[in-house]
Amino acid sequence: MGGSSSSEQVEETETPSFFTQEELNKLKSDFETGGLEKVKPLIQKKITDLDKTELNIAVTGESGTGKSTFINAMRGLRNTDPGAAKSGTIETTKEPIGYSHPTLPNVRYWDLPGIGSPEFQAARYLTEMKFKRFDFFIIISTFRFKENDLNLAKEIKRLGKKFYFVRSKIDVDLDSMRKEKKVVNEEEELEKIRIDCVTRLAAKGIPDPTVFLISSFEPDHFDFIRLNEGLEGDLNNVKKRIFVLALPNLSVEVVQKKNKILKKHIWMFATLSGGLGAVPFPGFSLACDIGILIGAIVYFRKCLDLDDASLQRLANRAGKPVEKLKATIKAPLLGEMTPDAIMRLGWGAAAVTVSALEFALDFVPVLGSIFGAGSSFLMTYKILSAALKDLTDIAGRVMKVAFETD
Ligand SMILES: Nc1nc2c(ncn2[C@@H]2O[C@H](COP(=O)(O)OP(=O)(O)O)[C@@H](O)[C@H]2O)c(=O)[nH]1
Ligand SMILES: [Mg+2]
Repeated sequence: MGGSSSSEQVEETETPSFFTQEELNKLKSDFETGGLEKVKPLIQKKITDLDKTELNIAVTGESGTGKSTFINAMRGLRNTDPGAAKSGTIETTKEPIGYSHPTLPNVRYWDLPGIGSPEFQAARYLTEMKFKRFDFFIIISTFRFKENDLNLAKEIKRLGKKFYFVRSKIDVDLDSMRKEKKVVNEEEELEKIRIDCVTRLAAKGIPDPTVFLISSFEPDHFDFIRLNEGLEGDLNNVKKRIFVLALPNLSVEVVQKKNKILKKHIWMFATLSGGLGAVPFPGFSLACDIGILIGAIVYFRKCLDLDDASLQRLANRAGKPVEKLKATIKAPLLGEMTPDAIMRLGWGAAAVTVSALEFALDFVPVLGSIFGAGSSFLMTYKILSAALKDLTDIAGRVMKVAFETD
């Protein structure tokens, strides 16, 4: 998946794709010779593969540095929420413990046993952890990175994996300074800590290290978002997709990123919507596969954190009653997604127009003339476009309500 020079070529076009150049070529020729019916199998396979994509993120460091709390924050959870990794406990296991993302279970954060003991051996540790299964490592430390952190980083690099240094509990540092000095220039102090970390790491043989200063209690502050952007930037298109969709909505930018990624799914779902599964859509003369349509909308809702459980987690993080968040959402969106709900939400309205340009952008590289494709395709495309736009706007509004100060 990705990585080859041909797929890089795809990444440079307007539509970064989950397909390799080879797959795109095949789609194009299949469409030219056999129309939509012929491209279905490849699209179906792609959707299945995307669904199966796993992301395994290892979180390591000494005991007490905030690994569990960080894992919870990445999953949009507070330490006290149901399903959260237990914080403040002495680690007794020697095995990594995997914590799945609450709505996208193929994204797993692994809490690795602490690396604090004096007889720590990086090579043996990584073998015991079965390092190959991890996409990358996050090495967390408080105050200064220690010998063990450095040895571990070097060994991870030698084994051909990526690592990221995270300096946690930065809120504690700033609090102590405020008690000492009264007036604290936050930017300056953070820069001092950053330079100190980087210099030490460089002196110990890690050239040009990047250190992210974070507080897991304030994931919308300090370097938390920058860290996520860094991780995202290093992943290929297929893994990036799942990583971004699994991010907690920490900012409107995250919501927008999710929107861009989900948008790329619309034509795929639309392609699958005709044929055998198609039945007349209530209130329309046109047929389309309602199962696919509803499945897609439910998926969009979940990825944008608008399902019941995600809303509850957001309410917990924001310290607001979930009812307050729900009050900003149209009622049919909160319940079961049915053809009737889709109608009531107005997504089926004929007024739903997708501009030819917007439409073309999604297809130009592959399926130039798909615009004239079957009515089921077009209808699914339009309804899903309207739904995604609406859900994205709502997700943004919910964020504002959650984090605005009363
Ligand atoms: N102030 C502050 N406390 C933190 C942060 N991260 C973790 N803690 C606290 O540090 C303690 C140890 O955290 P934990 O996540 O259990 O560390 P682990 O042993 O590495 O898993 C707990 O009491 C957490 O509440 C942080 O970013 N800021
Ligand atoms: Mg822990």
